Amino acid sequence: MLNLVLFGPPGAGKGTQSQKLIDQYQLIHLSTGDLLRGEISQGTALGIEAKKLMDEGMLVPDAVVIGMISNKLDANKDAKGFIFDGFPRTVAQAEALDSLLATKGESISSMIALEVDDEELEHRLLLRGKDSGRPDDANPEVIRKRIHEYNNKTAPVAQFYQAQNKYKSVVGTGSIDEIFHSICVVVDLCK
Ligand code: B4P
Repeated sequence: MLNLVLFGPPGAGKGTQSQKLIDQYQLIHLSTGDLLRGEISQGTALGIEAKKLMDEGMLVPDAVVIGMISNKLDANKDAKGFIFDGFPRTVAQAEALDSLLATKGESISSMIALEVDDEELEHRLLLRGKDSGRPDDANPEVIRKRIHEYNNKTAPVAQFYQAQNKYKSVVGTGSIDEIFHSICVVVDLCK
């Protein structure tokens, strides 16, 4: 299996690049952000709880997102591989993902980190907020809170994969196609 973690701060382009990677490598896309927004739009108890945190720019509890990912892995047993988009976002999530994959005799092939500076992130998210309807993109303070959460809780996940020799950094600025090309170079080397 080809199992990729697409990593980076909010607005780095994880969702954007995932769409292109799915077509190129026929992988199943698992975005915890999309899964959570799905729960919110269905009005489930999980969604109602998650919405409060997401609207404030906070992370949702580890157990919630780990449970969602575990269900999706079980539901896609015949997949060629997965793109984990926006997950893991904490070291506890990264450890849980390794354990879940190990029970299936699988592991992460590579972690691709999109590097984008804070000013560009804020600009992209505010731009998307104008028409996406996402409350977490509309407010500069919430965007800054998300970047702060990323620096505090998510950035250490990079070291987790560095220790396994799986961390690959890719410049996340430039055209979407240029960035996609750089990611493919990394993926093709780890196949
Ligand atoms: P996510 O849905 O994961 O979203 P994101 O980090 O905001 O965005 P992404 O990096 O995917 O950026 P995108 O391609 O869309 O998270 C939302 C919230 O859900 C989190 O804050 C958290 O509360 C919760 N959550 C999710 N997963 C969780 C977890 N595992 N644990 C706990 N909580 C969790 O790109 C952004 C914009 O930039 C788009 O408008 C795009 O068009 C533009 N863009 C992309 N590439 C560009 C480029 N090269 N140049 C210019 N613009 C570009």
